[in-house]
Amino acid sequence: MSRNTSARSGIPLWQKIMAGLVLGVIAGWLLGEHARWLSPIGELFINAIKMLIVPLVFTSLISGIVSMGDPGKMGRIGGKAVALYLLTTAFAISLGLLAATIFQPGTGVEMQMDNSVSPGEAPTLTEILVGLVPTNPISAMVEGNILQIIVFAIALGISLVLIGERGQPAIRVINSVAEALYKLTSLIMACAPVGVFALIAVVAGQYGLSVLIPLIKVIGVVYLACIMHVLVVYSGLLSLLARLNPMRYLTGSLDAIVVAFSSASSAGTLPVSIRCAREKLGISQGVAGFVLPVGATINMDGTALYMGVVALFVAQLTGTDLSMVDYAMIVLTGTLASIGTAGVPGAGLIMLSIVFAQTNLPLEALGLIAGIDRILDMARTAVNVSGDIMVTTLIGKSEREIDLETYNAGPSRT
Ligand code: DAS
Repeated sequence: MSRNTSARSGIPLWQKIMAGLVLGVIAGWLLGEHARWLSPIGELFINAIKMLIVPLVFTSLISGIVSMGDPGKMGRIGGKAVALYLLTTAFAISLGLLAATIFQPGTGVEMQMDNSVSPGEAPTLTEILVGLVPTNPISAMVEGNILQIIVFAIALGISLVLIGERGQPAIRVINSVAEALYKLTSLIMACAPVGVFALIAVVAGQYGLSVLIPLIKVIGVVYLACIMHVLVVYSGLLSLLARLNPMRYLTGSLDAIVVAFSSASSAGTLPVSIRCAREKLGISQGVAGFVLPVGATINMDGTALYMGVVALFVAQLTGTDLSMVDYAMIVLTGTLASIGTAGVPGAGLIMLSIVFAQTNLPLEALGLIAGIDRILDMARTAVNVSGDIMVTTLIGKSEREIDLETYNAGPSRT
């Protein structure tokens, strides 16, 4: 996805979205109930996001998997990287759910948002697991059964790599379709300021200015959970699994973390991540050059954490009771959706709609989140990148492809 600024005005998109949020609150406050006349504009924006979900998940997942290269050649390292990435991502989304459960950012303002399909008989976990494999992948796409689409995409991606050269034509087509969809995502996100304006105006018109308070709370909860994830999970894993000084990891990764925070793009930060891993943490080019690009493609711990917090936030906001199966679905869908999230600004918001769709949470709430999404994106991207570097360090140590003198020398050396 190209940088999120309008070529003409040069104003960063996120500033225009924030302006849409503020103007929407003011318009809602002034128009009151009449603001509902703006709802078709918001619905159009939401429908455009929904339109992306199936093709984007399918192509970006396959694109991410085939980018790993020949699993036979990189089997051991790729297998370790994927296992550690999935482990830290599941930790992240669970931490997000825990933080939102403790701090309850969405309580206090009861909002009714339609679109939430009346929850029928909740499926058992066994039914969910068995149901993961689609009997017909096309009908899974038509029905928008995201989990089945993800399972099929992962299976097809691995198979495309295993057939070697004969898979290249299809891989080229899928990669270019994924690229086109990232572009389409940025075109749709360019309309976000107007969409957010309308969505927020309708909500603010209905609920008044009190709608801002929970937004400030959810920002606080996401940032706190992100900081905890890096300081507790990443530092803990480095100390326990690799017996490495976590402070060296944090100081050595600082350049990449700052670039990730300010750019909100894992892909854009990749060159800095590789430089930090090699020059400040002493990781070999072979490990850094393979594990980091894979991480920037499929490892989005911050995004998974954000999905956990925001899903609970919206459930609290709309008084939606979540069952244990819903929680399991949020962890499963959020982990898998984060794999399919592109390392570009705003990608997590698009993929968040998958978690909402899978747990019957109203997609209209995306408008609320979109207005503050850039603030959340900065924190979650910083975690995404620090998670990539942490796993690369673990693998560098386990493969004995780390220069411990460089690692322990700390940043003063380079
Ligand atoms: N901004 C994305 C990234 O670059 C993450 C996200 O949008 O969730 O990692």
